[in-house]
Amino acid sequence: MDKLTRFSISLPASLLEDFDGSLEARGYRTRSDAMRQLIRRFITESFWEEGDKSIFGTVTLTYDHHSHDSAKEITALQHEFGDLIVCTTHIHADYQHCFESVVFRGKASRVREFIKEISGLKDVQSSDPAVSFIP
Ligand code: NI
Repeated sequence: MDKLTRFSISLPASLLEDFDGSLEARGYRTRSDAMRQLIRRFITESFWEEGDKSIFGTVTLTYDHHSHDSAKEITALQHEFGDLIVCTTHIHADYQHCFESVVFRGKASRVREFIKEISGLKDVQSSDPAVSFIP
């Protein structure tokens, strides 16, 4: 485990008050616990947006499986990006809609390409990526 380092932050009192107020509601025991996660998220976002580090995560899709060839296109795209895809969980949400969670692992640039392609499919109603990096 890395050695812990302390640093101080200057911020408006009202912002600190709001931050402290949200800690308990979100389940954090201390400011440090929350800050560690916020900093990791901040770093992950920069890797995700512009870097080419190894990342892993999920993208959750919802789509109407009755329209067009949605299920076929989504499956074809996952085969095309088979080097990234770890597994997929498919839930038939209701008569018309499907919910699919795709777990991926790979270079950020390749993952961005996959997310862009899958999000752009005509019948995908929402695509929500959640990523983390491999330290
Ligand atoms: Ni389904």
